[in-house]
Order: sequence, then C-alpha cells, then structure tokens
Amino acid sequence: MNRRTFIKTTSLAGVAVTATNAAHLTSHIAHRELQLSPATGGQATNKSPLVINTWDYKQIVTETAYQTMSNGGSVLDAVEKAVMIPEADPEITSVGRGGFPDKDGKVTLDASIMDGNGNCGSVVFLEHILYPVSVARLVMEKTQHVYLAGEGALQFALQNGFAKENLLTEKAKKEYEKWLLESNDESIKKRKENHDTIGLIAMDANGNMAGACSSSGMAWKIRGRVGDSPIIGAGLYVDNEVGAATATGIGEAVIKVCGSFLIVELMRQGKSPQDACQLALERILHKQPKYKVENNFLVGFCAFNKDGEHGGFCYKKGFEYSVYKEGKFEVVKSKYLKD
Ligand code: SD4
Repeated sequence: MNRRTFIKTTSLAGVAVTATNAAHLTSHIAHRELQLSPATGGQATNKSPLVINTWDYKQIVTETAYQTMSNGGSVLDAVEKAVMIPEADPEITSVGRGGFPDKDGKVTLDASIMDGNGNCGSVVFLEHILYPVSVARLVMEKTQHVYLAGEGALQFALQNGFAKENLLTEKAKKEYEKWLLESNDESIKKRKENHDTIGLIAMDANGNMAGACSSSGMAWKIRGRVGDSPIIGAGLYVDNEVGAATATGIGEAVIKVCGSFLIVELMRQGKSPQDACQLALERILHKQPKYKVENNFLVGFCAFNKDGEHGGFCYKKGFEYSVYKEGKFEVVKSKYLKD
C-alpha cells in the first residue's frame, strides 16, 4: 500500500473525527505510515472481505474496515482504523473520548488488537490517549510484549508521538456528578447500563483475519479495574485457521471463561459461530449461576469462521451486531436466552 492509497482510505475514517482530532490523527497517521503493510499471505480465496462488530455503531465504522480492505489495505489497518472512529466520538459513552469515568472521575481505557497468526498487543488502564487501539498496535509491532498498563502505557504512547488529552467530556462529567449524588454501597451494581464496547473482527479476501476491541469499561468502576476488552482470549481472539470472536458486556464474566478463546476453540471443533457463541454464554451461566439473578447481567458475543459464516448470542434480548459483506451493511439482531 502506498502513501496515497493509505491517506485515501484513512480519510474515510476521518469523516467521524473532529478538527482537533484530525490534527492528532494526521501526526499519528504519519507515524503509522511507516509500518503499514499490504494485504498478503493467507489462502487466495477471492472471497469478499467480511467485517462484523458488536452493536449497531454508525455504518461508517463497519464500512471503514470493509473499504480499507477493498482498497488494498491490510486487515490490521482495517480493524484499527474502524475502531478509531468510536474512540474519537464524544457522544459514545463507553469507548475513548466521552467514555464514562471510574468512581474517581477519571477516564481509563482498555484496548487490544490481534491478527490471525497469533500476534497481539494490548493496553490496559490507559489514561489521556485518544486512540488506545493504535497504542495497542504499536505495542504489538514495536515491542516484544503483549500488555502495557497504566503509567507505563501512557509513557510508551507519549514516546511514540501521541498527545496527552482530556477525554472527559462535559456530558460524561455531568453524568458522573449525578451518580456521585446518588451513589451508595450498591452503586457499582446500579450503575448506568453501558455495554457498548466496540469489538470488531474482520477477514480479507485472502482469509487473513484480525480484530480490535476498545472500551472505557464499566461506568464508575473501581480505579484500576481492567475489563475483558484488552485481555487476549477474553474480549477478543483471532486465529486464521478457524475464525474470530469478540465480546461485550460484563467483562468479569467474559474473563472467567476466556470467552472469545472458548468460542474460537468450539468453532475449531466444528461448532457454527452461532452455536459457539451460545455455548460460551451457557458456560458462564453454568460456572457462575449467580449471574442469572443479577438484574443488570449482560454478555454478548459475536464471531465468524473461516468460511465466512457469522453468528452472535446474548444473555438478554437487545444485543445486535453489524455486518459488512459483499458490499452490503446489515445489522443482525442476536439470538438470546432471556427477554
Ligand atoms: C468491560 N466489556 O470493560 C466491557 C464493558 C462494556 O461497553 O462492554 N462496555 O467489561
């Protein structure tokens, strides 16, 4: 991929970012440009690229990933650029800028990225950085490590050209102040529902897969809490030989069963993506029946296999996932256990 193609595909993602972000994005892109790789490898299948992501985000998110691959970008570029859109969107209260803060009023972010050959990178408990998914990718590509946390992750981001920013919007601050007034011992349990983590997985026409996941985690969480989104195998898992899976909802429940890894392994054993997602959810409930009586319990999974079949499953009605395939965008209502 040459510079021109990259800038062209990047400008699609840029539609959703503000002017201030754009300046940062430009410097970030200049930095990233050095590391871009064209789509290569995999088995030549001549299939249409496939993208699926948790929830009904704006079509541009799913489409950006699809178009990036259609324009010759790698599947890693595709998932990164798509996830940067909700990270920059101040209206989304569960990812990046605009995310609800922890119980001390600080926005702390988790993100991961993985390709289908087992390469992965992740940042946890990261503050002040607009594009955690891009920092995760740099961890993967520039270091021998998988996870960077907190202060060290921030330092790494700053050393690599990211700018420090205030990610707490007025809207999130107001909600936080409201919560402070209402809070009591049960406050964490009674927190606002915000389960809109973006988990996005994609496969290019040659069968190369990648995924990325980004979240500000649970609203009003205990400071230092890390969810499933950055945990490889929990919020995200990708294997070119089988397929990919990602998760949203109560991260602790997903972590306890290595949810996304479990789904990929179930698909390896021949289960369809749909059945694998359902079995993973049932595993959570089997091991931790307490979740069945918790009012706000919610976990949703979505996955695809290497044949391009996709599926999702959620504990409760209401979860949906977005699909971009053969040039078409679709929002699929997930099957569920409970109304
Ligand atoms: C977490 N899975 O940190 C995330 C929560 C979520 O939108 O889905 N937030 O547990």
